[in-house]
Amino acid sequence: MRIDLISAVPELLTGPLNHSIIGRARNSKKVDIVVHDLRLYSTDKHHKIDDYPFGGGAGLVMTPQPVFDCIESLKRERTYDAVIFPTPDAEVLDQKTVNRLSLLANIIILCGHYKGIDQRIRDELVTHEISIGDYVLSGGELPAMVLIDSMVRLLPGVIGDAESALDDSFQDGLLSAPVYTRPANFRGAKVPEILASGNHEKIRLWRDKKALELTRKKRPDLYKIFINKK
Ligand code: 6GU
Repeated sequence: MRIDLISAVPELLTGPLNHSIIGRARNSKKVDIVVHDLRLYSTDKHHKIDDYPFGGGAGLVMTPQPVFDCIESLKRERTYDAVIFPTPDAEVLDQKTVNRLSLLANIIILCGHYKGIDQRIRDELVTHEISIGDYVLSGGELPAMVLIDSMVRLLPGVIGDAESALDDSFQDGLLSAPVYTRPANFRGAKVPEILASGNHEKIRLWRDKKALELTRKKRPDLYKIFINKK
């Protein structure tokens, strides 16, 4: 998978892109992530990328020229399966959508200001819009990182244990069972005995039961969907 990220604040992306799972996936060439500084595409002499909204109102709006030039120059190099715009006024991202997007070969993610980007960019260039939840963030950079992390962990070979991404919470529509490590007794709080029993079938059943219990308690909305699917 190749991801081209367009941002006016590329500094926001460098930490998350260069460490941990995403950093290692990049180093081992399991994903190719290229960051483009939107300001470098502005033909304005001050590298301006936003302007006052027509009709008035607060906040600046991202202007079409740098975005069109940047995306058009990328499209001359390769074809893209999606141009994704993170924005709070879109459908909320879920695991099913992440799974689907993670299968694409080349994608562009365009990070915008919260106050918006010129509608013509959305009409003519953007193919997918995603929100990461019903609250407002200042820009699309953090949501873009959320989307990238969620996709990259699913790419072949990125997570060591082949099962572990499929075992994630939400992959089966349920939250995951609690996990424990050593010591077996920490300040009097003990690890459930069954986990140390070595009986893998019983452990599997215990985890399934806990997953159901937890989901029913913490996410009754997901629990209802799960029960009705069975
Ligand atoms: Cl994708 N962008 C912004 N700016 N705020 C958000 C969001 C996206 N998703 C939730 N809040």
